[in-house]
Amino acid sequence: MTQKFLWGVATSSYQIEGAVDEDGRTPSIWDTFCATPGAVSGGDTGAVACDHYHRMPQDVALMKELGVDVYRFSLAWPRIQPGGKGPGNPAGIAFYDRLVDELLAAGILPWITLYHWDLPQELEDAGGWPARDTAHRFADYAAIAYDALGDRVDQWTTMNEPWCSAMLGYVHGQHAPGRKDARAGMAAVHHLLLGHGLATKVIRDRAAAAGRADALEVGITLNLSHKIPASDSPADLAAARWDDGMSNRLYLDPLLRGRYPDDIAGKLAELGCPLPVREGDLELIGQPVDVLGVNYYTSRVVRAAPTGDNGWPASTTVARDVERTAMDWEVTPETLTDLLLRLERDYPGTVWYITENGAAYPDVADEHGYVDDADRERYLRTHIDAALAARARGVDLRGYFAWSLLDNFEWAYGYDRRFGIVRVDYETQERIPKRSARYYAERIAAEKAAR
Ligand code: GBH
Repeated sequence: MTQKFLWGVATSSYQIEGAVDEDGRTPSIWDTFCATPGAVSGGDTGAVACDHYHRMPQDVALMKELGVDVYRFSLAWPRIQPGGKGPGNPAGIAFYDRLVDELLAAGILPWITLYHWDLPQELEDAGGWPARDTAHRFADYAAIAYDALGDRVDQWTTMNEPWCSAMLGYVHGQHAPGRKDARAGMAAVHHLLLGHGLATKVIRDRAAAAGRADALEVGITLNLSHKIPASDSPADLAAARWDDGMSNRLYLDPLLRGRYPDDIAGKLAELGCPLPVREGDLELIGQPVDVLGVNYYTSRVVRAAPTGDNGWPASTTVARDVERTAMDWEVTPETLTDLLLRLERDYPGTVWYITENGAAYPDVADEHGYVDDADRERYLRTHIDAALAARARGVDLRGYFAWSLLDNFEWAYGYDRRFGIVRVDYETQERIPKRSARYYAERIAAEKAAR
């Protein structure tokens, strides 16, 4: 393979930055959610997190030691544009200015995600993602961000995992803003995708005007999960197809084929939760992307279950006899190969990146804070192998990002689930690379030497 392959690490703003009320940042829906009793395990919040906002140069130095090519991070919308409207906030933008410069000086490519779930609270108060206007607000924010950083950054991801925002945030209530309303959730799906389309256009137009169109790589990241029917029975096949439709095709099809999948869109309308599509929306959503990011953690064996009172297709998960992580997610690297092969088959011509992959384990630190995480090392090794196996079989995969650089705020689980390849001591904020970080650094060096 001559095509270059990038090795990276990923984080997100609310999970690591802390400093939630500094330099003009206003609250996001996650600040509000964390203050809701019972919403987050242990009452944890992102108020301090990894204090990355004050320790950024040290964290960039850590990445340089690991030898990564690229760092995927997200911008906090309420830092860049407090309250989600009006002009950019110079003090908030200054932090990302310094981060980008620090990365470039370290020889690391900055890869920006515009939205990793920290919506300004004011925009939620105005209706949040179920409101169409939020997509337009997002495009304005994208313009501010690109104008501030686009002279040095060519890698732009609009949204991280719209499935999580819509389903966990508005349907199941497990993530901010904690709503439980299927109709609102399906409106959120469409408006998140519309926001992606509008922002993509804003970025492309600005890059073209600046003469940077050729270097630009703009796209979106989806959490995709391979769905395996429990048997060949028509009921199990249909259950797996519905799950695949709701988790994967509902996003992939409009983005890469310019239309929602008929089976899913039809059923959602029948259930009283239509996708509020207007004329021209699908052209925006389906405009070409340079990159499709895949976040991969596990897969699922799906068995049909009787439909509940609400009429929604139902299923149960058939447990496999495999290792599980501290999230209780099954460790299934081989289905990463299967997923990538399927993506290449169904959506040919797409450039893919694994934008997140990693695992939480019950890390035990020794007296020096060192974690001998053979389990996480094995997880990374087997998943990298699985990704490269798909690449060897013709999938146009251009890079891999480990989730995450640091232990961090794991959303509804608070600090009690650790995904870092670097341990964070939350008392002292000391960073101590784990065995998995050493492994990852060696693997990157070996892969580069072999090329
Ligand atoms: C990502 O989301 C996020 O982007 C990131 O911020 C987060 O820290 C990281 O993952 C770790 O959680 O019920 O066994 O089928 C991941 C979203 C959604 C992953 C659902 C796995 C199903 C597991 N995920 N999911 S299972």
